[in-house]
Amino acid sequence: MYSIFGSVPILAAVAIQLLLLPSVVLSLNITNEYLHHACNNTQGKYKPWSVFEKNLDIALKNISASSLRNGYALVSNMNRPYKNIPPDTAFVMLQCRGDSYGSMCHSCLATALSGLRKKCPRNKAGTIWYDQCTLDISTYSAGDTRILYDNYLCMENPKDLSGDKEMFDKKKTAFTKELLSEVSKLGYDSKGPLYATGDTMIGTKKLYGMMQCTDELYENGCYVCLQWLTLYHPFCGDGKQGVRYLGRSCNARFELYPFLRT
Ligand SMILES: *[C@@H]1O[C@H](CO)[C@@H](O)[C@H](O)[C@H]1NC(C)=O
Ligand SMILES: *[C@@H]1O[C@H](CO)[C@@H](O)[C@H](O)[C@H]1NC(C)=O
Ligand SMILES: CC(=O)N[C@H]1CO[C@H](CO)[C@@H](O)[C@@H]1O
Repeated sequence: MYSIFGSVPILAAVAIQLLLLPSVVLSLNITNEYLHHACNNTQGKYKPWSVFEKNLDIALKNISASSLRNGYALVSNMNRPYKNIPPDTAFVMLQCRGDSYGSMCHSCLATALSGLRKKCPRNKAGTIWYDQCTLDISTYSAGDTRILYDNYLCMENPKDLSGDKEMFDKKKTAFTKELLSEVSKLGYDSKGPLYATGDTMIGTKKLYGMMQCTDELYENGCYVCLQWLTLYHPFCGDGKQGVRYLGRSCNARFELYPFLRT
């Protein structure tokens, strides 16, 4: 008798956990994995209490104080326009994924900053990629026009594709071109994030896609960057269920499961 009564709360607890399980499983797909980093050794290292460190602190204070409402910031210790840039000027560029603005962008910034400090200690320049943001520090402003082709990385989902690969490839390419035209149109608007998402059925499977450029790019810059990234690297993700294409100025991802906040 006692043991049966005693077991009721345990059963209830198990039942509650079972009820919670679906949402837990879903939320597991919204990851903020560390993906990749690149320290730039040509720009050198800084010393404690140096001019660069002071400038970097100023820029970081500025970025922490900003709302990050649009998920993007390019800040410096210098005022705009960025002309005649003295040595040891610090620039910080942050681009958050389109579903991770505001407080989520701030929390990704904190993660990325401590990640960059660990991976590239005292480097004056470096880039780090997480699922939800890209952080870049530098002594010069790369922004405003230039597409940065350095540090391209293809990250494949290790799971192999099953079924009709030829059809998958054909439809994935068509879907890629669709997203590409959608996101590149935004480059001609003066404002707004360069971000596009979508999904498409391939047989019985649903493929989810996301493309984004940093807000530094405009006019056809976003198109040129993403076309190079996704269409000029056809072997990236070949035969796999998913793929992330990482660049400094743009990135894209495709998976057979949802990976964005809706
Ligand atoms: C590193 O910085 C230099 C400028 O000092 C730049 O020319 C070069 O492209 C950067 N390298 C990478 C891999 O970002
Ligand atoms: C700091 O950020 C504000 C906007 O949030 C900007 O107006 C200001 O120029 C920035 N200052 C520096 C030194 O970058
Ligand atoms: C990587 C991962 O956790 N993927 C899962 C995302 O959610 C779907 C169900 O919605 C699962 O089938 C995936 O395995």
